[in-house]
Amino acid sequence: MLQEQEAHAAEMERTFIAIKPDGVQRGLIAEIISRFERKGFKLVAIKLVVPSKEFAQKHYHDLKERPFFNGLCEFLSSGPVLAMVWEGEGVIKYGRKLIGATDPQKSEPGTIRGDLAVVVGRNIIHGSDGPETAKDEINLWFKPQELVTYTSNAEKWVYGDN
Ligand code: IDP
Ligand code: MG
Repeated sequence: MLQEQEAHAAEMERTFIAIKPDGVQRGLIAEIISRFERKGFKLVAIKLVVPSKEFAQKHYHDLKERPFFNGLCEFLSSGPVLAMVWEGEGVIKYGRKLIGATDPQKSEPGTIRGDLAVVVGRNIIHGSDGPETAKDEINLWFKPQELVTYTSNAEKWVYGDN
């Protein structure tokens, strides 16, 4: 049983999810969190922060050559951001599916951006795009002691016994 739990824990991955200032100001925190929660993913870290512009530039460093980079970083630092880490099997890839395409005009209905946003510059949510970026973004936004390791009572019902 213990071995099964350990094997199960080894499969768990974590992703960085942030509700951007537009999502926070529009009162969409509960709506967005509930979609991850109802799916069966586990919240392991959460905090409300106003990032500096320099911090936003670090977060979006991959996009520094893009014409919208400056506006994007100004926007991310313009108000509170809800920073979170979610855990679960396949959470990085499936988190991106829950979020939907970058441009809300192209996001499917049923996705967070498809249902709740209209334009690419105000697409309300960020999610890590792969295992490496997930690790980097979690380390950028959270100190190790801010990540909470715990067993959720729902886990055995979400995943079954093995
Ligand atoms: P992602 O958030 O779906 O991963 P990225 O390509 O990583 O998309 O872009 C990061 C963020 O930059 C997007 O979520 C969006 O807010 C913004 N962005 C991307 N493309 C454009 C654009 O063409 N115009 C304005 N903002 C953009
Ligand atoms: Mg991205």
